[in-house]
Amino acid sequence: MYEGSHRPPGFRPIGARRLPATREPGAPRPRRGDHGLAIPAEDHLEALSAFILRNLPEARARRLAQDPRVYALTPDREVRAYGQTVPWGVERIGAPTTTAKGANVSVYVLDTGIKVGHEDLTNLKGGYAVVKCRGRCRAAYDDDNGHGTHVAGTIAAVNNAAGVLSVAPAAELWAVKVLSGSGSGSISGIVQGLNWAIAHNNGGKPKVVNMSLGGSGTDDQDGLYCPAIRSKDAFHNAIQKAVCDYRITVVVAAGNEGDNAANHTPAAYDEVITVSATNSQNDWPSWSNYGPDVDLAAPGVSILSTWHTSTSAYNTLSGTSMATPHVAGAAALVLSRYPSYTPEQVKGTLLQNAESTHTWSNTSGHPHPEPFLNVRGF
Ligand SMILES: [Ca+2]
Ligand SMILES: [Ca+2]
Ligand SMILES: [Ca+2]
Repeated sequence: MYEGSHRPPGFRPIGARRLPATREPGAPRPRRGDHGLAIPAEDHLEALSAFILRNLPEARARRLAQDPRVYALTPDREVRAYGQTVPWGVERIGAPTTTAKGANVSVYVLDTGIKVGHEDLTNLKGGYAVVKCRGRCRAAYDDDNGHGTHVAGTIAAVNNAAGVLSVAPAAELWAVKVLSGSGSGSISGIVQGLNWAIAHNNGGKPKVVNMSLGGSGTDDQDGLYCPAIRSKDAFHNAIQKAVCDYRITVVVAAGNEGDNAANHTPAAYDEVITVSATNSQNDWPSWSNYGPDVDLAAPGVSILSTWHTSTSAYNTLSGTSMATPHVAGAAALVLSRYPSYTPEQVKGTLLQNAESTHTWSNTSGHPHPEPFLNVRGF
């Protein structure tokens, strides 16, 4: 996985933030006021000499407001427990403006698993485990690391009153645990996970695979897209099977080595959509991989999303791992509008709609001609 070494200092898991209880226990008994209103004394705010009046009829409220002893009456409004945060990346790519929300699209997260029972990941449908989940695991594909849960939250955290808003909040999530609690895995395990996603019966809905992972390696068929003679590299061959034969859109991280993505797989393979990371200042960090294999840039610095430490935990992380799920979510938006699109058409649509980065001041020290993800209009 691509995250960890670039985690900004000072970011720690943040738990659920809740409003304090409005009624304090042991408060004095209600008093009767001059206007025939029972004033619950627990609602007497001493410092302000204010009272909270419940179920006050409008006529009575108007009469009360005329009383010279009453300074002001303020109608109550509903507030929610801090509501839902729209992370900067989700806002930046225009996700809250789309008509499509990812409905009827399955997104398979090949990662450390996804936190089962998380309040903001209620669209987690199930999954499959290649490697064992250790510790408190509610399912084999539960997340004992956090990375996969974070990735999943950017793709499809639900649009509710809690946590965060994602790119494709109506998409369904499937956890494919190919990375261990320490975040490591093997090519054979990833191939096994890919084969599960290919074979999985999701009722015929279009599929997207998110792989915020990678290792060193090169593209044995560079410059070729779904060639008739398939790769003899097992990893590449499995990706070609998914993309070319089973029409699964595969989105992968460029990597965080500050290196040419051509030296890293699956980033180097031409059948995938490879994603670099940007910050909120329209710039790339020096650690984002680059080069001709990179297709799109997306937000990947200081990204708030779901976390595995509790069912209401959130965390802020940085990495091309965090940029990738923005694009996977965007692919789900495209497929929810055009379910019959091939991976090539999905990629073409994303590139056509993307924002030019030619005027950006690129201070990363590496070339980044790739455009920036934009989902407005989807
Ligand atoms: Ca939410
Ligand atoms: Ca390539
Ligand atoms: Ca590419």
